[in-house]
Amino acid sequence: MKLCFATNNLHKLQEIKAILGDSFTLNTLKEIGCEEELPETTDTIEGNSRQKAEYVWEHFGTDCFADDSGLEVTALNGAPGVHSAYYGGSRDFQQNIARVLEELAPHTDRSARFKTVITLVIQGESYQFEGIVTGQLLKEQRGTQGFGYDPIFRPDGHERTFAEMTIEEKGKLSHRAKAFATLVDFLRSYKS
Ligand code: ITT
Repeated sequence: MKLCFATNNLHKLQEIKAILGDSFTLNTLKEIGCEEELPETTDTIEGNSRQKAEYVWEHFGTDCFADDSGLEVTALNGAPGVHSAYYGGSRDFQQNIARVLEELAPHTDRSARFKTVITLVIQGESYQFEGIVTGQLLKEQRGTQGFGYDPIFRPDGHERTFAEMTIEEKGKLSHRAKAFATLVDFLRSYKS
């Protein structure tokens, strides 16, 4: 089975490829001829995930999956959530982090969670898979790996932030890894 990972985010692609190893080859959007930005105009992570995957199916007729993810901060009532990519006013990770840290500064509760919703479209049918990881937001950035909010997010039960972990370490415990594991389980039973 050939599957396209419907993302323009190279970090996400690298993370999923690191989880998969050489066992399975994914097509990229470019490889199926999709050069455009995917639509993300709903107001939920679930909705955007579905929108991206169904766009690819409808325009390119390719079985695919899309990942929509966000950081949900308890003291900020779940923000930035679906707005995570542009929270600081642009796609710039440093601006996004700066806004979250500024808004969180007056609060003592620094708990947060990352959420990923993967939508798989296979033969025109859509299925969703969720992965969540809880953690604490640090006051300062630590580490240089990963992307987005990784330098300020320390997953519960760990000493290091996601940005201080290798891609393989993050790939064992992240929100994306959890959602992807349920997708893989589904595909195993789908094939048999
Ligand atoms: P695609 O839609 O093309 O897949 P995107 O970057 O637009 O890529 P999202 O809409 O899911 O992806 O954006 C979510 C944002 O949340 C992303 O830009 C990061 O700022 C942040 N984010 C998502 N996953 C993350 C992770 O594993 N670690 C840190 N930040 C993450």
